Amino acid sequence: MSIARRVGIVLTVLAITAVHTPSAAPAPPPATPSLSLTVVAREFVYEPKDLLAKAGEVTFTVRNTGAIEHDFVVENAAKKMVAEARPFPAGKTVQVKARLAPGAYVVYCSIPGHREAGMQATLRVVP
Ligand SMILES: [Cu+2]
Repeated sequence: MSIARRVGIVLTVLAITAVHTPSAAPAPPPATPSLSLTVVAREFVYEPKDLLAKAGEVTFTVRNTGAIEHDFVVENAAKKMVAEARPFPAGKTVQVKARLAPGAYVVYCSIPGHREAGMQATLRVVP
């Protein structure tokens, strides 16, 4: 068997493997800490649900793509609220700024029942 033929077979096998790789979950974006995060809010999730920010003045751009109003609360590890967007209606986008130190935070919707239904995300802030 010629080298070219062998390479051809290997490439064919690789192509088949690629096609059959489970594709249900799209590849997550690279985890690069940022000072500017975009979050989608809808019933009853935030996307992405694991946020990564760079310490400093962080701006959250929160798009309500749902059908009802939502809000956006950032709480630190001591359960102290460090930033908040008041409830904003479906279709609206708000910006929330917070000066954040490195650490673990949680983001949630404080409208009754929403956090319990899944409107919560983790936020990791790194130096
Ligand atoms: Cu909500």
